Amino acid sequence: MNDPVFLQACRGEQVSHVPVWFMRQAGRSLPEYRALRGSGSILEAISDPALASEITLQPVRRYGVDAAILFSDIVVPYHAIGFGVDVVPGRGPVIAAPFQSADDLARLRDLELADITHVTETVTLAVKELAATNTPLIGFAGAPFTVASYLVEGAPTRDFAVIKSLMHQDPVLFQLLLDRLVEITVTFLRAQVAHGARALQLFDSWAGSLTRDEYQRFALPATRRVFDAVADLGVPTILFGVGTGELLDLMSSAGSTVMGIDWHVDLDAGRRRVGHKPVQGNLDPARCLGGEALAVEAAREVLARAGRDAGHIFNLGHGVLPATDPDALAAVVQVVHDEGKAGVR
Ligand code: 1CP
Repeated sequence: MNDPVFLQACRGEQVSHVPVWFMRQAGRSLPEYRALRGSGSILEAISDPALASEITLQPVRRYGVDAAILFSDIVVPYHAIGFGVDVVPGRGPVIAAPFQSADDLARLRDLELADITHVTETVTLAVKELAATNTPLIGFAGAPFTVASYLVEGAPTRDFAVIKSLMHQDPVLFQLLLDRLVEITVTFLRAQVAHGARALQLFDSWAGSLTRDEYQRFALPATRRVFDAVADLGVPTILFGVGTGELLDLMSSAGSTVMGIDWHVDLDAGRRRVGHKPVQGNLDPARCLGGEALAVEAAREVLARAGRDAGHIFNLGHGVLPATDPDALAAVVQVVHDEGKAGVR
């Protein structure tokens, strides 16, 4: 069977059409997701492989996207080692006792495969189902800095005040924290590939809160170590963050195959900033809120910016907003497949 177009595009190869998937495609914008999930913490849904696999497949069935993303969350490995994480509906990850001192390093023990059998079973189930359409599954993890922001702040934050204080007041401890997170992240990613994930995305969603100096000193070396430690697996890797326009050149040096570009940066400018490696993005999720026609118009703008160079994976510039009408995303998939001809000569 041919290599899926998504994987070809990740490697910068010529493709028959531009592949498309959506960050947060498996989630709250889908009525079938809400019907299955009910209320309760997302961690409960993730702990049930049959349910999590079904949720992973829902957007593939509905939209015909070119890749599935595992239904999981960036805090799952930390929940699995008992760090005391919950994901509160409508809010996000909350930590009962945030990381504060060297004593807390002991709470970040190595991740064992036995801790995440629910995740690897979900991967196995989803991959089996996806084989019929040769649709690749993307595994993922949070990048060390973004995960640290939750573990240290204890909850979603806008100013990153606590983590920046730790970073600058005790850089040695902060580095030790990142070292632990690198280890856990690598184990988590490798386990997903071992069970059939064919690409990996590292979400450094909040890297854009850092200055270039901070990124270079803390986030970049940790991110690079993660990519180095999965390089032998031979699967494409994607690095993504929000508000990272000023960091894209640095992020691009971390070693991913593909760079995610958020919607703040025009895709053509983003491509130049990442040294013309394959790019993923970057439709503003808010432009999908006004119905099909407006979403299609906005998608065409992104396709025009992408030009016809190979190595474009169409995506949003961040996750699907919960209020998005699924028909608008379906229309985006159609226009990308019909009109996106990157790499065709
Ligand atoms: O109960 C629910 O349905 C709550 C919403 C929700 C969902 C659907 C959360 C809580 N996590 C998820 C699943 C999830 N998380 C996926 C599923 C696969 C898909 O993309 O379809 C993925 C990839 C994530 C990754 C994730 N979690 C990131 C990185 C991506 C991004 O959006 O930047 C981050 C930052 C998180 C933390 C998180 N988990 C949940 C929320 C609401 C948040 C963000 C909170 C914040 O603003 O800080």
